[in-house]
Amino acid sequence: MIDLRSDTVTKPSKAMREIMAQAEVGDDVHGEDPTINALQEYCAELYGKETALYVPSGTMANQTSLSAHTQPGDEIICEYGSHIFNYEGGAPGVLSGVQLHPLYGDHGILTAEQIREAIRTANVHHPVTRVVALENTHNRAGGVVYPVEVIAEISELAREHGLKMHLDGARLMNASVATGIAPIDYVRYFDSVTLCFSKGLGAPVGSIVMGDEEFITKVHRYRKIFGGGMRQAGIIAAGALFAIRNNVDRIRNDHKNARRLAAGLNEIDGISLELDWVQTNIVIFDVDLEVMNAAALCDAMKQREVYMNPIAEQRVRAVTSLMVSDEDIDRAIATFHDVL
Ligand code: TLP
Repeated sequence: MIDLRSDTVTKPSKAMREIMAQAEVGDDVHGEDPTINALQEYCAELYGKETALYVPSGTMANQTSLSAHTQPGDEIICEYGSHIFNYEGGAPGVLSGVQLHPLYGDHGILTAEQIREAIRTANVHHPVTRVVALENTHNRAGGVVYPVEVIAEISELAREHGLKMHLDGARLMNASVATGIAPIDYVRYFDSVTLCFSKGLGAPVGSIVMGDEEFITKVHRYRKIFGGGMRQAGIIAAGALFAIRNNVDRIRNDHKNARRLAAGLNEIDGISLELDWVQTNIVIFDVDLEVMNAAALCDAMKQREVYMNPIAEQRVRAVTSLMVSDEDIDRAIATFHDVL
């Protein structure tokens, strides 16, 4: 089976499992798990943030951050395709009592000008704009990398208006590997940053939230409120620490495979995609609806052991990861030729 559904399907390697089995543990609700403490310190240092907190999922990382930044009735500016708007079950409304204000970005990228126009003026009718939330890389836009100069402009605008900057950095390491820009140089513009270990980095569980002491103290409280306080979770944190230490560079291969897949798909009649926008490990492509729709294509591919997800009537997402070998890409392309 060739699994291109997501980089969340990655399984821990033998070496990672061995480290996990030997992890020192303690009760993390009491702050006594040495492996979790080591992971938090390592990440805070790597990202140049004051402190960090390990949480069970990327969704919890985003939602605890948004709760920590806001009051009920506030508004968060985000992009229309963003994960917080599309894939977190409406959590900002449920958990924080806030609303999202989505704007359409060009390939997922917002400009400072667009955001300036969306900031609410002080008026009793309006919600209060409190946060600008960006996603890097941008999942639904196809793993697109946010240009750092655009982030800098948006952050300057946010400062002018007293807004918090939040980064959903689930795949920030993919952005860093693709551009050569150090993680610290992306995150310096943000008050809060998340990173997922359970995607391309290949760990089984967990994400991290980073920011200053005051912010992380609030996130800690929301993690508890949302049921995310864990006990001897050093066992899983050991996988995360192994992943961030050992699995960053190998992401390069996932990017190479995504480009090869995209180039192969580009040759097939009935498929269209924008090769220039395949920048990391995600390939989004459209199927000609006169040939078949995305769900039918994914079904036919699945019968031939290639798994992918439709994300719209005509649109499919394929994601490369450490579960996908170089040969798998050749086989997947051959299977597309077969089906189409
Ligand atoms: N993304 C998953 C699905 O939820 C769509 C995937 O298969 O890509 N931020 C971003 C940018 C994400 O892509 C995801 C997961 C999350 C946050 C949430 O992470 P988890 O699944 O750990 O809650």
